[in-house]
Amino acid sequence: MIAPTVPVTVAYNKDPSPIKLNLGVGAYRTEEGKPLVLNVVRRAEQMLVNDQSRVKEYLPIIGLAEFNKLSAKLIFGADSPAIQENRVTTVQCLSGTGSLRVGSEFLARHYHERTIYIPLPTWGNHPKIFSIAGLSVKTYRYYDPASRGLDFRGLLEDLGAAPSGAIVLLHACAHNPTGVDPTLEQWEQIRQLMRSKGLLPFFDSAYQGFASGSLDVDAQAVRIFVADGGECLAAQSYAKNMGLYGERVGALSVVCKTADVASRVESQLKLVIRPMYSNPPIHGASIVATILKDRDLYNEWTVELKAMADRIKNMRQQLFDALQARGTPGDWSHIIKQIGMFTFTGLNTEHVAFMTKEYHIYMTSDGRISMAGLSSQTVPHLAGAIHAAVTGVA
Ligand code: PGU
Repeated sequence: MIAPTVPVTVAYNKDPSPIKLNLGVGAYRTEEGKPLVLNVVRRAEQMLVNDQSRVKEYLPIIGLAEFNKLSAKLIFGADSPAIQENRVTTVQCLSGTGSLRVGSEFLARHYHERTIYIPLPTWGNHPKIFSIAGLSVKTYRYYDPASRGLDFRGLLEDLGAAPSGAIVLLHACAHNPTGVDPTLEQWEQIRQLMRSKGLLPFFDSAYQGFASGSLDVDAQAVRIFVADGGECLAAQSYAKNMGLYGERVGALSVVCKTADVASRVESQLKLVIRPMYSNPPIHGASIVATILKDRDLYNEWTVELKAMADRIKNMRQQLFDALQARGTPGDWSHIIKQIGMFTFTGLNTEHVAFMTKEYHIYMTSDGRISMAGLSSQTVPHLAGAIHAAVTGVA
């Protein structure tokens, strides 16, 4: 396996201990601790290999047209008026990261307000992507450590105080690293506030289907914003929900108010992409398009996706039960309340350092653990380490 260039993984790879456990990176593992290639992906790849008419010519600058269309449908819904009215422009990009980067380069060049508000905390790469693209990065309150839930009042206050027109990064679902999402009612309030102030939503959708197990449920937040006819951007990744991490396949969509603006946005996106990497790779997008356009393959995908989401939920329950059984001090109910790939444990840097040193368990220093990296066999080891950390380390 090629190790991702994530610092925690580098340290993990160097550790010779046989009991070491990598819960740092958000990559799905099976009960046996192995990376998973979805069966539906294998089938699609086989179909592509068998098709002798396929060639390896360059894709257009904006990628595979069929992939773009299907990706927009996946996130906005098959019956989305914005799609039917040709108000959406979608470009194939290099996974979620590349989509965020192309979107922010475009905004830095052409949008009138160059400040982006990101949640506190957020995925560590967000501030770097946006500032390198030329946006000025500010934060809005999101997580409340006391309740281990959403700081909804802080969020509304901070967005309410943002200059009109500012860009706001929103995690579409399964917020990383906290696992805390607004409820649908709260999303509706966020939408009303943002629209009343002319704030521009930029959705990062890296986990569609991973949070609830349903692709539609996990796209609800995005869809309520699109339904009001206003503008928004959405960066999609197929890394997690199709397990295509290393294929680097994703899409950026810009929802505009008119079809004419959408077509002009597409021209500008081409000017951003062309000097950056010329055009995107063909293989991953072909896999995705093959799956999304075929009813049987699509159904098979949803079943496999739900199985991944269910395994993660099961790990949450097992870890919670294991801590309860040990009588580990503290309230650990957030483990089962949070959703998506990660649990934001509430463990501090010292706890994390202790667990790495004494138990060879690797996680990000903010105490985030990837539930997808856990299995029934490793739950007791993790629970033991957490227990020792909170009872023995200040
Ligand atoms: N957005 C969010 C919220 C993410 O968590 C990630 C990946 C991405 C976008 C980008 O993923 P792509 O692979 O570019 O599609 N976060 C993982 C991946 C590890 C890393 O940091 O690179 C994580 O563990 O947080």
